[in-house]
Amino acid sequence: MYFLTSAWEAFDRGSSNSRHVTMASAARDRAGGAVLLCGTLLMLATAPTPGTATARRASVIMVKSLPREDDAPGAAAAAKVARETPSSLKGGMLYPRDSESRETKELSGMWSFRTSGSDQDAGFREQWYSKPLSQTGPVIPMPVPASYNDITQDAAIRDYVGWVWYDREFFAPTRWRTDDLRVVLRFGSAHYYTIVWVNGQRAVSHDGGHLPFEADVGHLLSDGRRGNRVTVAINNTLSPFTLPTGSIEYKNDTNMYPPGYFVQNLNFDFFNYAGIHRTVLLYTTPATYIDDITVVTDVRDAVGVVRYNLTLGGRDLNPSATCKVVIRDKEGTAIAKSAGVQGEVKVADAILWWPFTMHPQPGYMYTFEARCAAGQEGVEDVYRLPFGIRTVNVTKSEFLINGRPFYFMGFGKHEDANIRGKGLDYALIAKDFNLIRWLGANSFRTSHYPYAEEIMDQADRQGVVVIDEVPAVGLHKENFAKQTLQHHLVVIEELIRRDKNRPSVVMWSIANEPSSNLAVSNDYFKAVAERARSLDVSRRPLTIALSSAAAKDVAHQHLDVVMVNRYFGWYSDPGRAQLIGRQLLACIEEWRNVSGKPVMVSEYGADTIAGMHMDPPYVFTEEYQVQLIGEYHKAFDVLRKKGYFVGELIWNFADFMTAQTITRVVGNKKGILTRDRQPKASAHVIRRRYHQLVNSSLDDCAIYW
Ligand code: GCB
Repeated sequence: MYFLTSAWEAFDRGSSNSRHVTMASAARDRAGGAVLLCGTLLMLATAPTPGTATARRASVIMVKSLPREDDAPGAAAAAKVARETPSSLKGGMLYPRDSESRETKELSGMWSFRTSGSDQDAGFREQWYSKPLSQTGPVIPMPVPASYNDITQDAAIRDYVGWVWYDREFFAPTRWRTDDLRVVLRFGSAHYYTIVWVNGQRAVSHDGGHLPFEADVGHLLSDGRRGNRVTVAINNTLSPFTLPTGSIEYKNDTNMYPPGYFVQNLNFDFFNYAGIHRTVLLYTTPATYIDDITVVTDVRDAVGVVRYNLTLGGRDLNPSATCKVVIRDKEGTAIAKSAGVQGEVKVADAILWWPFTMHPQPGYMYTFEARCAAGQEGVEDVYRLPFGIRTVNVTKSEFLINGRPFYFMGFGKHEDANIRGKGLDYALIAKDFNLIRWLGANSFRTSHYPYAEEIMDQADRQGVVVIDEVPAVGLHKENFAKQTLQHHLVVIEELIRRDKNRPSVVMWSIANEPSSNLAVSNDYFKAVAERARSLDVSRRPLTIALSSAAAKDVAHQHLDVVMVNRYFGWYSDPGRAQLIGRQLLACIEEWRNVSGKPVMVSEYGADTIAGMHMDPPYVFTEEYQVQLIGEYHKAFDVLRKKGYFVGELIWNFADFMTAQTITRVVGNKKGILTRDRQPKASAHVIRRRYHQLVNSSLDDCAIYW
């Protein structure tokens, strides 16, 4: 097993100008002649396009194989890794918003694009970032945001593994240079490892998809008459130490494969879409600015208690900076005030944030308006943060929102659609939330990675509850290494930094289906859970979507809620729906007995080809999906009476793309909706159930029409 490598080391020797340098990238800078990708040491090699006969001999230097036993963190080692990976993020990650002191400028649209072909080093060797990409080779138009995989007719681009390059030009208003402003370039996400240059100068690099990163770039902008250029190199390679995990496997049998042939193995069941997936934008703040806001809410006798903390950034910070805080209701009326960088504000007769199935006025959002004149010159920065007032608590048996039991009814989803892959698409977001409401679902899990902030905004505003998951999918023996743990700790910090103020987020899911039966995973998850608890001031509960046998599991002891993924009647005893009730009841009872915690089912389902019918039901038909779901629902109703069962999330909201395998028919078909969001028969069954669970007096006709 070898890892895909690349040579941009000469370039990478330079030190970074960015304020927001992560530990990993700092380590990379120090590494000099090598690249650390999430702790994986990668060195010179060419990376031929997999599967092509033109793949040339790879000059692979294997620098690190799978972790040795002593790489696996035991208790002391895991604690040491956690100590050595201190809070590494510099700066907040407030979503860019216009205000009287801030401007935003989106860089969405058509960018120039090309892959590195079979010469991974070319872009670094030839410094493609030093001039327009179109001057160093052929380019094609590529939309941003979007995955690049399904945009062209070229399978080599769809299946590309390695470095791809993007660039585009833009003008910045002259005042952005002449006024005393901070100009920031921000990526909502790019998959997976990204390096960004502005006008040929390195601006920032980032490990990992799914989460935002940014850098001050004001000093890199040209004068107003000349345009500016942003160049981005992205590598989608996944290793045992990335999240999600994967591995590069070289196939050395030359009777079977051309020299240098390799494949990217994935430890997960969705297509490894890559590219610039979310909005790229520039935004300005005053030179001294509001860097971060943390809002934690409580409710005492109908009074909303809002504790807040403001972090200020920039040069010339005035230690006696003044900050004013105003809480505004939905109509914009000021209803409470405070002053200072931290404090507590009371909101009388607070309108609480409720899930949409629990209240006629769901998703009520206030605005936290902060004004800080923090610089010596007294220029005021203004930031308006939407937030909701609500509480979340977990008892031995219940999940409580605002003190009332909440039962999760929803699904696991994916960011996935045809053509755009995982690219942000407002039309799709609106459609999905309309479907969520139509289905009567009150929640979803961001399986298996953090979703776009624009999706989370809708969850907040529409009162849809979210279990927010990190991209820790596919953690098996070889992945419980200190490099992975280090990265996991950073990723959990990035996620909590981004989503900590969102009322819709009621729980953090710190992994999906890890091999949590292995002793080694105990210390690993202890370290991750401790880190998450120390970072989230509001102490949201923690969970993992578990798939190991309850009796052998070692991770649940670090969690507050047990989520269980089970496929009775599908991966075991396929077509034998009559066994589901017995098997599920035994399984969930065992989890409860072992853990003593609230339990929910986070995945169940069956692949179903829309339009395929058979009676009696047969696997892959719509009839079988309906039958299987019905058996689960009967068992859920039994479990609900036991008092500790807190939710059911079907797998999956919609069909989604996967890697090409013989167990997937153009993707995973467990959706209750097709990939283009049309209902299968099962969607109507789910819809009837979810609506009736909330309002048992609704008859079928009322639900259907
Ligand atoms: C699982 C995984 C999910 C898969 C699903 C399936 O347990 O968590 O990522 O897509 O099973 O359909 O096999």
